[in-house]
Amino acid sequence: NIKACIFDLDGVIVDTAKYHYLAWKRLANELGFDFTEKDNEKLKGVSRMESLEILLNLGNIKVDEETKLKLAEKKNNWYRELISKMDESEILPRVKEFINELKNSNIKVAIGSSSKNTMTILNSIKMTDFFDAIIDGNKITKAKPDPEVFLLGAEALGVNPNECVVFEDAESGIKAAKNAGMYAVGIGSKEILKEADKVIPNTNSLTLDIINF
Ligand code: B16
Ligand code: MG
Repeated sequence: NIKACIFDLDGVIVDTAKYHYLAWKRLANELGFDFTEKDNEKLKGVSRMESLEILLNLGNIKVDEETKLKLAEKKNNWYRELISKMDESEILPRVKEFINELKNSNIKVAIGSSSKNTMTILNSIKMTDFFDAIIDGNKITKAKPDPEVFLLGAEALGVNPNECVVFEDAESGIKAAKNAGMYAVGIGSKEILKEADKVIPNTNSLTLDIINF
């Protein structure tokens, strides 16, 4: 009996994954190496500092902690520049309709994102008021695949983990949902999201029968 749905933000509500990719690629190029979309899969859902570690490893680059903070800040400034131009037109297809259908069926809805830029994005797409709870990168101490973000979401909504369905576009996010004991719906490629309970190709396939299993 499903009582709540928890949505990842980047790559599920909006396609900010492409902006994260552009900003990381710019940083990699500046450091003298290439960064492909395939490499970027490993960064999805992962925190900013952990993403940087993965990127530096790819480029075989070793720097001190202070430099790491500076590089992460640089990437975030580029990323913020890209997302500053966002508006409602960037909400992915059927997302708003689906959330309204859930609300009409008395299902609670929350955001469970690793991003510290969550509120900026939700405000620019005017969706802040859509959610009963918002758990973002500022509220968590352990990033996905740790279940913390989704467990805090369930707690804030007052439901049990096994009454929640999570919608995720990242491998780390599907793992986090499964670690939380929740039903995980992957949005994207079956090859990448193989641990999900169900995979849909894109948000056009968001319908109520997904949660009536
Ligand atoms: P920020 P999600 C994640 O958001 C992104 O998928 C990931 O690529 C990013 O590094 C992480 O947020 C941190 O984002 O730098 O904005 O704090 O997919 O969990 O909504
Ligand atoms: Mg995501």
